[in-house]
Amino acid sequence: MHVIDSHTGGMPTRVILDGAPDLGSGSLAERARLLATEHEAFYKSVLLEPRGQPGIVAALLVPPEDPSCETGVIYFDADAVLGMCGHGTIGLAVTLAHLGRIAPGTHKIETPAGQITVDLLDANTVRVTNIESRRVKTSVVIEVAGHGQVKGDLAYGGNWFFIVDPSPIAVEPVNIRALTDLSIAIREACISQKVCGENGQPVDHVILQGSSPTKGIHSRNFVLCPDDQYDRSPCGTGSSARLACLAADGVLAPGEEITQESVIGSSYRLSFQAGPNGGVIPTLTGRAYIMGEGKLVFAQNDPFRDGIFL
Ligand code: PYC
Repeated sequence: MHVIDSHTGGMPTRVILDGAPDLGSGSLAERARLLATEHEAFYKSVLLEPRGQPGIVAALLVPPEDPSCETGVIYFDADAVLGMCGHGTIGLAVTLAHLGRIAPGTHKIETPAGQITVDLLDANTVRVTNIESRRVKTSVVIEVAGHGQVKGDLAYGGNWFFIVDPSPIAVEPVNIRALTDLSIAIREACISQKVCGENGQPVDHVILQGSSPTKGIHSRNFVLCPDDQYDRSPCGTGSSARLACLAADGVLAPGEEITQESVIGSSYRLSFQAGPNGGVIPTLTGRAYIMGEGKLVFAQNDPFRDGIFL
């Protein structure tokens, strides 16, 4: 299995070029469902330690349904198949450029959440125009074990987010363990208290919003991913969901640009246009860097060939 590893604002992406199971030729959403339900051991084995590293997201390249798209892609972390992934898309575009498959300019990409576009601005800088994102519920109060009542918004940006603004714990690197524990408790509370998407989709990510000490930065976020790792980048789908909330609150105008920082200080430039269905079409610009190219080996006699799965 040939892979190329990159990182976007510190968050790793592993693009899988070959060697994955055949997922057929259905819609990307159907192929993502097959990956999640019938190939769990495979997708975990690509990312779990010792082959993978904490937080890494894979981008499995698949043929697109629409031939005008550069590629189809299914993203997953060590715990779940994702609808979309913003940092992964930036990493994917830089990887495709590294392979000589795309040149600077605009390219369409198919994901399970829908078609998106990437503008490759230079070898490392990518602007992603995401699927329409929306706030679904506002000021939802949940009871969180050990923390009491927490209020937040439910929003969709390609994945499902519960967004707490402001975070009850300062969004600082020194608090990453406490922010992780609180976010896991919030996600569990959302699931048990049936705070979910219109069709019962579970909250799979949690955002805790804070402020940045740096002049010119709009805000800083902490984002919990399904594998209980925090996003080292400002999270593309999370930033999209957050843009939908800022737009719904009338505090950010279409076309106005802000810079959003992650808990480790990497940043995206963000803006939106009004979407056709009452939501927003988010645009996020960030940078990714290639870190390695390799061939994954799954030796039959390796007791941990499927990863450390406790
Ligand atoms: O950037 O959208 C994102 C993302 C989702 C999970 C990790 N990163």
